[in-house]
Amino acid sequence: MKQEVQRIQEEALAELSKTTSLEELQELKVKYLGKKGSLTAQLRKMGSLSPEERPIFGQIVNETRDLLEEAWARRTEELSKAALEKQLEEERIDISLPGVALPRGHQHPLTKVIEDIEDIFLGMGFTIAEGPEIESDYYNFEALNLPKDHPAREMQDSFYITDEILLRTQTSPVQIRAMEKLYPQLPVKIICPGKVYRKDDDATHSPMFHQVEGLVVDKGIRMSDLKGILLNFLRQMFGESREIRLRPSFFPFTEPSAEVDVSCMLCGGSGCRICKGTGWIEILGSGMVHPRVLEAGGYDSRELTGFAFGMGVERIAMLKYGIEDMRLLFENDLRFLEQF
Ligand code: 2U9
Repeated sequence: MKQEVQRIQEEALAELSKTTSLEELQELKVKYLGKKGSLTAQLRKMGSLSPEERPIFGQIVNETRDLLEEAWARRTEELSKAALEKQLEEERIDISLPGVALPRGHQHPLTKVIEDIEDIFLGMGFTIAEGPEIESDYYNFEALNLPKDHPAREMQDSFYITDEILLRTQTSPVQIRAMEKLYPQLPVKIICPGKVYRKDDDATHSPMFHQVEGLVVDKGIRMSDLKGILLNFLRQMFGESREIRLRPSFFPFTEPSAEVDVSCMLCGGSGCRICKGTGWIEILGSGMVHPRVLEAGGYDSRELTGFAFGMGVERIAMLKYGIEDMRLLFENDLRFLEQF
């Protein structure tokens, strides 16, 4: 019996040394050391032995099992290492191969202009406020000093959803919301970029367009502050040699109100096709915030003043890049967009 165990051990070790895969190794383990394996079968023969022989034989079988298990562990490690090395070799990536270049997109000219405007105002200490494109009649008109029967409501033909809800016609409602939220903080110094909607559609009007409006409220804000901020903005946007001029105008939400012209960036003021010979280009609307609008935002119009301004982003982009038809900005024709 002892010889039999010895034989099993030699046979197992011989077979073990010939294994080439982890699967084979597992099969072999079952064959010798499994529940029905040949070494395990030896233990069952113990019953036929005398009580003195049993512990001696048991020890021999156990020693053989320990030895074989250790040999299995070693072989397992050898084969796993070899398998890993083979896999690493097979999956080797040639990093010296040139990559496949993906076509890269870029920003839409309107996005670029909006970000340029934002950067300039951030540089002057403004923060950016945003709000909903679907607005209530109250925030879009009422709070901006346009009561229900005001003729200016007809001036801007709006997209109504219900009697009380519409697509915002300007970003001004964002400023009312921002004032409500900020109160009583001072100064209020925000710009509101975003989409607005009006029933217009031709070479210079689109039913959806973008505005950036600005608002400053504090103690002692004057028209000269408005002028200084806008001159600084327009010079950064269109060149340091630009001049501006203000002409009287009317908006329900500002009093007094002014249109702001910038000296023509093409001819510098001498008169050309772009400025229609005048040397000036209309670029912004502005004014001192109407006391009723300050009150609607929660601020005390007896103690505080403010200025506001608004610009159409498409118009700025058209002037900056010499685009003649606004519709080009919305047609998504890559032959056009790739020029920017
Ligand atoms: C609050 C108070 C006042 C925003 C202003 C304009 C003048 C203006 C136009 C420019 C071209 C609209 O896109 S456009 O057609 N905007 O002329 N906007 S003052 O005044 C405000 C805004 C918010 C609380």
